[in-house]
Amino acid sequence: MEASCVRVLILVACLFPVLVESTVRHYKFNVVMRNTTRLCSTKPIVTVNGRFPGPTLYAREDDTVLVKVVNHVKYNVSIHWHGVRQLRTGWADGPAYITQCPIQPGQSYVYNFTITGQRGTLLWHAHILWLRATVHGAIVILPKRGVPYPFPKPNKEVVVILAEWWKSDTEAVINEALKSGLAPNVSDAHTINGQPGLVSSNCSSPQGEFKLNVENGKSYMLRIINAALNEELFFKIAGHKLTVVEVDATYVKPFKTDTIVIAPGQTTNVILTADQSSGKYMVAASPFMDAPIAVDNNTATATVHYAGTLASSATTFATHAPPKNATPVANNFIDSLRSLNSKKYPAKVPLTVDRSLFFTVGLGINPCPTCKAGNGSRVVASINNVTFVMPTTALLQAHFFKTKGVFTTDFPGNPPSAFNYTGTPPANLQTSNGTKVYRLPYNATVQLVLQDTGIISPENHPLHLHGFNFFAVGKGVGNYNPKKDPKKFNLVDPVERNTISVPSGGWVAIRFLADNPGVWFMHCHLEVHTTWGLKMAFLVDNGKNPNESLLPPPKDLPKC
Ligand SMILES: *[C@@H]1O[C@H](CO)[C@@H](O)[C@H](O)[C@H]1NC(C)=O
Ligand SMILES: *[C@@H]1O[C@H](CO)[C@@H](O)[C@H](O)[C@H]1NC(C)=O
Ligand SMILES: *[C@@H]1O[C@H](CO)[C@@H](O)[C@H](O)[C@H]1NC(C)=O
Ligand SMILES: *[C@@H]1O[C@H](CO)[C@@H](O)[C@H](O)[C@H]1NC(C)=O
Ligand SMILES: *[C@@H]1O[C@H](CO)[C@@H](O)[C@H](O)[C@H]1NC(C)=O
Ligand SMILES: *[C@@H]1O[C@H](CO)[C@@H](O)[C@H](O)[C@H]1NC(C)=O
Ligand SMILES: *[C@@H]1O[C@H](CO)[C@@H](O)[C@H](O)[C@H]1NC(C)=O
Ligand SMILES: *[C@@H]1O[C@H](CO)[C@@H](O)[C@H](O)[C@H]1NC(C)=O
Ligand SMILES: *[C@@H]1O[C@H](CO)[C@@H](O)[C@H](O)[C@H]1NC(C)=O
Ligand SMILES: *[C@@H]1O[C@H](CO)[C@@H](O)[C@H](O)[C@H]1NC(C)=O
Ligand SMILES: *[C@@H]1O[C@H](CO)[C@@H](O)[C@H](O)[C@H]1NC(C)=O
Ligand SMILES: *[C@@H]1O[C@H](CO)[C@@H](O)[C@H](O)[C@H]1NC(C)=O
Ligand SMILES: [Cu+2]
Repeated sequence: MEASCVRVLILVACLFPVLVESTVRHYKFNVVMRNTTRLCSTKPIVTVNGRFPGPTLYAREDDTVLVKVVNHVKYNVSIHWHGVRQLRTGWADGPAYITQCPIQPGQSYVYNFTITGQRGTLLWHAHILWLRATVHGAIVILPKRGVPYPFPKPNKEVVVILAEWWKSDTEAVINEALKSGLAPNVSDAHTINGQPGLVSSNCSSPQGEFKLNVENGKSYMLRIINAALNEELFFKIAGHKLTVVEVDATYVKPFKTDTIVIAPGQTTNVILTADQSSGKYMVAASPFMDAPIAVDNNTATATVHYAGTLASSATTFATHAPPKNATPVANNFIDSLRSLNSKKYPAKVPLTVDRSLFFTVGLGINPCPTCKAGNGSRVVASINNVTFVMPTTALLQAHFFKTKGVFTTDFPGNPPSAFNYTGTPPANLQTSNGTKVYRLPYNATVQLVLQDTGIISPENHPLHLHGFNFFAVGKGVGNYNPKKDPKKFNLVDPVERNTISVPSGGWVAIRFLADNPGVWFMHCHLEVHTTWGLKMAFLVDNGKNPNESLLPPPKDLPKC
């Protein structure tokens, strides 16, 4: 019998399963330590249910998901359901000190949310400290029962999670960096489903490698997730093209590519057709960095293994990772993304703009008398020159209970001073700071231009907006030109997503409808930049009707 029937207990529903509209799915996430060996060294890591990567959360569009998170570790914990809209349920969004106080050691919290109008792949991850290095997993949202994919149904579906591995404890890595004022150590390897593959190391024993078994003539949907902390990645498979069908849980017009580029927090579904007759084919995940910034330049590998190929005898068809600064390869992929924009899945791009915002994103340098290695300075990051200061109580609670003194609503809609953002930086690289939010009326249409700055160095920043999907209507190099550039915007079928790369030394323009009341974090998804302060929040007012208001907080909401 269908699980939904057991739960719903309505005879009619069991006889006619199509009528079962939604299900409640229960999950239990025990946050526990586990010793794990990679690159010949063993360290304890924080995990969910002892698994790395963590368990996949399956749901169907319209389902309600209840995840009981129990904290058995010494760290404060919170979990974010990255890309889930959380309509009116900001309490379940997860970023610590933004929508909730953390779940303290020994405590638990039930995340309660309903999946509305979304289907595809997303990810969940810890949203506090650097715990998401190992506390992450896939969210698979199936279409409503009986609703097909808008592309031929693959024979099989496989989750492919890309990540970064440090031999050291990741909390020690970021704490050391904060003390010095300088950038943290890069990772020691990338991983594909937890395994680095053929990474060069001094290990006497070979590294583990993820193996995807395929059969000639069959098709496989790879649900690719970038769960890395600090690196955008290229992903490719020797001898095979990939057909891209969805990103960030929205369908796109299918297109074929050799290489995908994927930023931390992004997801990409591709169809792999096993059109070779036999053999072993290398899968490669390698960094994309087109600025003079240190990255982990190791390539993680996995293998596509055709049925009937002997594990011992066959040689692997190799592939070369693109050079790390292969901007044209990245642009070729990004510029091919278009919303499906069909009758059933229209692209609801806001055609008028109530609020037009311009945010600079980049780095800065502030005094730090205790930072010896940084010679009395430390690297910071900001949006519109504001380095975000984390509050000690959650913004959403402060908003709901009208607690004064936690945040101010004066986040600037434009940079405080104009300069050549991608040219010679100003002489003074210092930033201001504060816990500032930008307030929006319910249902406002927002256009937001995100402009990279060349302060310290231009760099690609993957910005993630909580609570909304947005449309990527424009993109360019250099300084955004408000007179000329909007004329080239795509308002017909721009890609819809929740995380977007602001190109190195360039800009992107996004549009969204502020139809979700609450407090919504927006930040760079390179964890090092978030730590340095490249973050802010939008406060969206309640609408007029009761169904357009933030729900009251659940009883077990953690306290600070
Ligand atoms: C990890 O290994 C160390 C050393 O063997 C041991 O003391 C510790 O209890 C282990 N931790 C876990 C979580 O298994
Ligand atoms: C989950 O939230 C809904 C309201 O959105 C509420 O009706 C339901 O009782 C909650 N479930 C639990 C287990 O708290
Ligand atoms: C960071 O790298 C430096 C240089 O390799 C090393 O000395 C230091 O121990 C590393 N820090 C951590 C926390 O691993
Ligand atoms: C291997 O060991 C040598 C000598 O200790 C060292 O120089 C090199 O960096 C190591 N390589 C890796 C990949 O760890
Ligand atoms: C990778 O980075 C290391 C350290 O920064 C450097 O020594 C090495 O040459 C780089 N390798 C490649 C292939 O770029
Ligand atoms: C700090 O100053 C010393 C001596 O002038 C210099 O060698 C070093 O590169 C400086 N470090 C940084 C991070 O600027
Ligand atoms: C900004 O600086 C860049 C690089 O130096 C230069 O090419 C560009 O012309 C400058 N733009 C403006 C508006 O001054
Ligand atoms: C940023 O703010 C700081 C502190 O107020 C100021 O000194 C600096 O000039 C500002 N920088 C820019 C680019 O606006
Ligand atoms: C914020 O800026 C003020 C004024 O420059 C400074 O005194 C304070 O230390 C800063 N706070 C943080 C958390 O950076
Ligand atoms: C919100 O905006 C959308 C799109 O502009 C519109 O269809 C909808 O009716 C609006 N809802 C309210 C409550 O204003
Ligand atoms: C809320 O209810 C009103 C009146 O029934 C309806 O017009 C509006 O579209 C609803 N808003 C949402 C967000 O569902
Ligand atoms: C955990 O969170 C609580 C509530 O914000 C805070 O008081 C406490 O200091 C935090 N613990 C650690 C180890 O940071
Ligand atoms: Cu960034």
